[in-house]
Amino acid sequence: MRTSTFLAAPALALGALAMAAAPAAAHEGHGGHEGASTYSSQGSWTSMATLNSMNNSGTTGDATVQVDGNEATVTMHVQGAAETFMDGPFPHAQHIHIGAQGVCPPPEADMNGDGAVNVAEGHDYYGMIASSLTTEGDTGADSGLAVDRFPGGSEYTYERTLQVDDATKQAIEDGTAVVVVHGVDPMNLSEQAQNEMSELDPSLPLAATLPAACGTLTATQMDGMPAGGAETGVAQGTDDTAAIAGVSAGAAGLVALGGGALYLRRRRAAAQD
Ligand SMILES: [Cu+2]
Repeated sequence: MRTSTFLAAPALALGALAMAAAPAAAHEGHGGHEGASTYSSQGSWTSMATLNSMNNSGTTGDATVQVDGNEATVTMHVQGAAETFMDGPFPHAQHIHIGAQGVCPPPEADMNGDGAVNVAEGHDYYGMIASSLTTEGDTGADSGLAVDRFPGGSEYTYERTLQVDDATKQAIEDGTAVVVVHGVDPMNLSEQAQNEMSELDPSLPLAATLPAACGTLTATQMDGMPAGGAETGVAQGTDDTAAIAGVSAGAAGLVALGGGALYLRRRRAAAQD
């Protein structure tokens, strides 16, 4: 059943990506408590990204990250995303990537001439997964595949406060953190790309793992400076305050479509954390 395979694909491939990313994260060791940073653990600021379409996805949006110490409140608006798969919302994995150039890959990053920039071709530009922007539960790189906990559908608003490690905080501060939304409607791809399999797993369709929208986070307000006031709008929520439209329907659809096994596998993995 081709359709089931396609739906399961993003989860599997993103999982592989997360695994690949994990070791790299380990050597990010900043001396986080040296006090040398302009913005100490008490510092807070706001960074923003405009999410531009990649891979002819038609997906656009914006992301705002309010950093307060190691807490980051992420607000995203996404539109024009792949809408449905079978009868359920198309799941959109979304992450903060760090550790590379901090930019979105240009079309020229397409090395094999299929008209699409795949994950491997983009990695040197935006780097590895630092945070998975899930709707609930874990937000680490290990949740890169948690399709049951990502928003879905063509248009959605996402808001969540999550913990970020020092390396991620530093990357956001430095302007090298990149927000990426994944999952492209295969109908938007070239015929060649439609027929290709993912570079991460030859049994998976390419469309399942392609970046759909991408933007570099850039600081817009620095509370560490005398200006102040940027904190006033920050809701002091917990990790469980994600507000998402259409997620439960998406999760139900995934389970119904055979994502159940994957879901259980993930839950086990999460339980080990
Ligand atoms: Cu990503």
